[in-house]
Amino acid sequence: MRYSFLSLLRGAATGHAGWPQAWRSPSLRERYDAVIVGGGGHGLATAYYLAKEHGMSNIAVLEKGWLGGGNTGRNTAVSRSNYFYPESTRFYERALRLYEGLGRELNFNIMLSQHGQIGLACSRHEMETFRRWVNAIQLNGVDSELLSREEIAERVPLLNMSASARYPVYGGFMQRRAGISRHDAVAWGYARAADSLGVDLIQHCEVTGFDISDGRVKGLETTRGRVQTDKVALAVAGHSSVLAAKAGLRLPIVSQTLQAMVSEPVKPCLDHLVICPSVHCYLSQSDRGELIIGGGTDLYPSYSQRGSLRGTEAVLNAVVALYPRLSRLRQLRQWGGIVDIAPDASPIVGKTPITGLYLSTGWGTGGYKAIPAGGETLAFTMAEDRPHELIEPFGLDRFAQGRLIDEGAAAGVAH
Ligand code: FAD
Ligand code: PYC
Repeated sequence: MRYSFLSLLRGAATGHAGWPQAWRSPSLRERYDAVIVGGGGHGLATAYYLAKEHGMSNIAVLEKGWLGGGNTGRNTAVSRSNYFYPESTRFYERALRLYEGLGRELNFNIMLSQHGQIGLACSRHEMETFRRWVNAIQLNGVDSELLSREEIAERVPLLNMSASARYPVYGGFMQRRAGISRHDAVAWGYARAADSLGVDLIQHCEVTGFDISDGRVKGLETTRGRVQTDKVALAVAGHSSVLAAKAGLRLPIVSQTLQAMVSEPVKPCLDHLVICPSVHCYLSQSDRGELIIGGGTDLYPSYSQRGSLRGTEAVLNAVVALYPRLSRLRQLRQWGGIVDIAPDASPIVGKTPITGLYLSTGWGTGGYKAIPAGGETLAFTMAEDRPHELIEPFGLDRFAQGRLIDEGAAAGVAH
């Protein structure tokens, strides 16, 4: 759907009367060629690429709430590809490349702003680790550079650079192509594009059980009735282990709350996304002027979408210590999402021991940046019933085989 400037103006004047709906509200059919459970970014992107790249259009996305209402609409929208292990780099670099063209692909402005990510080293030891990290990232063919203390001071004037600072800055590293985008737009863009290719997006439809016989998926039970299908993908983030258990699968996943918050809007004061791994605190500024603030997970399993006050306090204490000039800034909103974390903090994507059942989980605190490549590769895997080469290393079987991809340390925050 394309809107001219004039039609936008008319819409603004008339309260958008007469605007068509961005996607249909179909009823659940009796049978689909594939069903994706979870209408977050991963589920929607998978449906879009199944329809677009693999010619499958008899597909449904079943969402228990509303599209994008899970972690996809609750994250801080950071995209980057500076991972440590080659398997991760290949995958996340593909995702970043897809993000770079996503607005055009979906004809939806995702407001990608590649203003660069800076990581702060707060000790000599951390600076040494960063040096090795930057080398590894460069060897993987991804842009990354070491920054001196002086370069950081110049790029982030808000930082407390005094010698007596609680978190002294020794230097850091940067990925210039990293950035943030508009998470709702990513969900809505994929949703609208998938719908236009014939995909049924069914909201307020919870999957409650599975019909599995002879080790094969035959269908699903939902709050809107039964549906037959022989291909099902679970893309339900924080509820992965609960739902997979209903199919008889035990996943090595822990669910925890990750919270974030935004301040009142202020004039532009921060040009980059800045992460301080040693205190689990990160900060960026949105185009609206709000400072987007986040940190580590609440350190206990939980299915709460709020987060603890202790977690909020810890992050805000770190913000004030690192950026004392923000101490009088008012907080506008705080929220949480339920993240699904694997023991090696890497995703679990691909086939399962049950024929026709596929997984997209373990995205933890970092799966927003993965959405386009996660959808593209899972769609391939479902259509061909063999893992796409980019996700082959991230299969569930790696835990039995001891092939962990331990990105826990390299991810920088929250793991
Ligand atoms: P979701 O978007 O959570 O979608 C899953 C959907 O499944 C939900 O809508 C849910 O309602 C639905 N569902 C669950 N159970 C059922 C069922 N039984 N039947 C039907 N539907 C069901 N990642 C980054 O890369 N960068 C960041 O800056 C970043 N910041 C984050 C900040 C916060 C506060 C949080 C919480 C997460 C952050 N993440 C970030 C992680 C990222 O948000 C997730 O990894 C990603 O959104 C996962 O997408 P998804 O589509 O798998 O899950
Ligand atoms: O994965 O880069 C990330 C991230 C930043 C904040 C939360 N996750």
